[in-house]
Parts: sequence; C-alpha cells; structure tokens
Amino acid sequence: MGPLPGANTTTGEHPALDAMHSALDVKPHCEAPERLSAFLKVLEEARGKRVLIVIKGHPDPDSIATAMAQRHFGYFFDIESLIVYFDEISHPENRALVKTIDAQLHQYREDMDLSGFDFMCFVDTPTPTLPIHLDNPPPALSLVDHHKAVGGFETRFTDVREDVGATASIYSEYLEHSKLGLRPGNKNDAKLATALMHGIRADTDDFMLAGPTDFRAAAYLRSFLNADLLRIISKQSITARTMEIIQRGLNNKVIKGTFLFAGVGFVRDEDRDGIAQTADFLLRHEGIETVVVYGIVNGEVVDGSLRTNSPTVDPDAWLKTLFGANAAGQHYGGGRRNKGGFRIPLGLFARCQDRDALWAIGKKTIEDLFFEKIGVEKDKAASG
Ligand SMILES: [Mn+2]
Repeated sequence: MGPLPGANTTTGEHPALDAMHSALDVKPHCEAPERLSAFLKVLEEARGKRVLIVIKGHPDPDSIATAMAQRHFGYFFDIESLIVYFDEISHPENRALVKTIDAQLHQYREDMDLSGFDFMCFVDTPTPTLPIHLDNPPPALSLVDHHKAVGGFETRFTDVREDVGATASIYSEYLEHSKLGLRPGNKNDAKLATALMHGIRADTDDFMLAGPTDFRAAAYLRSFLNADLLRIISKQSITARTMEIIQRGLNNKVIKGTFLFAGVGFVRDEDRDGIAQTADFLLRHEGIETVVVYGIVNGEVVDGSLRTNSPTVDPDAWLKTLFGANAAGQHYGGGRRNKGGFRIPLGLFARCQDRDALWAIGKKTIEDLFFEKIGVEKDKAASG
C-alpha cells in the first residue's frame, strides 16, 4: 500500500534530519494520530533526561508490560528510565512474569532518591501522584491509562481511554503506528510483545471483555511475541494458601439474587491477591452476576474485590457510592468496566487484640452496607 496523501514521507536526502523526523512520525491508519504524535513530542522534550516510570498498587501484567513499553520508547530519545513499584508483587504468576521477561523493576526503598529524576511517567493508573510523600516530586510527563478518568491533575501528556480493555493495548497502538515499534528478530522486543499480550489477556479475561483496540493490538503483537514464553508466564498456579482463601469464600458465601458476597477473614499481606482470585473463581457460580469478596489484610485494612458480568453494575460508581471517601477526598473504592476493589483502613480498631470481635465488626459493617445497597435487609438474605 502506498503512502496516503498528506502522510509523512522521507526523502533520504538528509539522513540526519530524516532520522530525527522519523522518530516523531505517525504512520497512516492510526486510530488516534494526534495523541500518538503528542506522546512522541513530549518524549522529544524529555530527550536525555532521567525519567521515573511509576507502577502504583500491586504490579500486575498490564502495569508491568506498559512500564516496559514506556521504557522502550524512552530508549529512542536517550531517556534514562527507572521503573519503580511500591507494593509487593503478590501474585505468583506476576513474580514469574517479572523474572521470565526480565522486566527490571525496582521496588521502592526509603534510601532511593526519587527527587533526582527530571520527570515521572504513570502507566495503568488514573492519577499521576506517588504513593509516598516527596517535598518536590518531579513533574508528571505522561499518564496513560484505561481506568475511569478522574481528571483534575496536570501532566504534559494524558491518554485515558475507558473503552479499552488494557493499557497495554494503547501502548501497542503507539508501537504499531510509530517508527519506534517492535523489530522482528529483536529479543528484547519479543519479550516486550509477550508481556504486552499477557497484559491484554489478563485485563480482558482472555479477550472475553476485549474491544476493537484490544483485538487490533493483539493482531499487531502476534508476529513479534515469543509463544513459548507466553505459555510459561500464563501458566496459572494457585498457591495452597490461595486455595484455602477460596475455600473460606465458598464456605462463607451469601447469595442474594444475582449477587454473591463472601468474607474470607484474616489474610496475610503476601496472600492478599487470593481475595481477587477468590472473586474471579466465585463469579463462575451459576446464576451469579456480581461477586464481592473481602477480608482483613495484615490486620490493618479491609481489602475487597468486586467482579461483575452484570450489564447494570458499574463497579467504579457502585463502590464509590457505597464506601464514599476519606477526609482528603480519596475514595475507599473504585474500578473499571468489570472489576473493582476497595481498601478501608481499620485505624485505631486495628489495635484490637480480639480478632474474632474485630472480624465480626468488619464483616457486619460491610455486609450491612452491601445489603442496604442492593435493597434488602441482612436478616432476609438467604445464606448459601
Ligand atoms: Mn490495566
């Protein structure tokens, strides 16, 4: 196919100039050409700088892959990138991913000097703020995400698309339509392609929830990825302790209509992902459209996961109205199209030595809120 009228073409007469221009070129047929060229432009502005790529929350396949993709783009602009994360990589599958794919992520430590960076790039998160306090945080260069847009912040470049299943799909689109895309036969690019494909699969429930952008991204990634590597990293392993949490979820489930609620009691910090895995599992229960699983993690917070197939439940709005916000205006919960989560600090109550009493209070409070929300009283709810 020849170049479209108006498409950028290089003449070859000025190789240096051509090389410079081509880094900023956007290929024809791009879904969002103005966004891609704005993205490349801010990278050009950050040429030669030090950039901190920030993963917020527990690193998952989508955030890991997109942090790597952001770093990939940085290479072409001589940007020195460091990927940092703050919360443990709790899911065994994600630990395998990081190792197999050689993601080179750095867990935040207090002796790290983050103020030495010129910019920050945020991936797969709706707000460009660090989870730690810095007196003078570096300015946010970019934020690329697919969660519910919250706005009210400043970045040089923002691309938030709520209708896309994974942030990895957006970065794949950048790769496909820029001149800085994946190179056939390049081993690092194969790892990146594999990580991105895994990210899309993970966030779209293996394409069950994928949209056009996700499918186009997968079609692009297909020829670059390493199929053996993909097989290794997507092999699901469920730890014995997660099995135990799933079992508690099954024992304690309460079903009302198409809703299923399950409190799983106390969960260790390193097992917190078991709550989400339990929610995923229980959503397969016949006749159930929405699942909420919660537990007390690390004795400090009530942590919960929502999963839904319901066309009428919007996880983000549902959890935000249910739990509201703290004094600083931060919501206790939120989500995207088919899933959400919440985290409510127990504060002073965490000091309670009587764990049974603490669990009883937590469970009662949360259940009452849920049942009120779905319009039933707790005592009328059938126990499953
Ligand atoms: Mn994501």
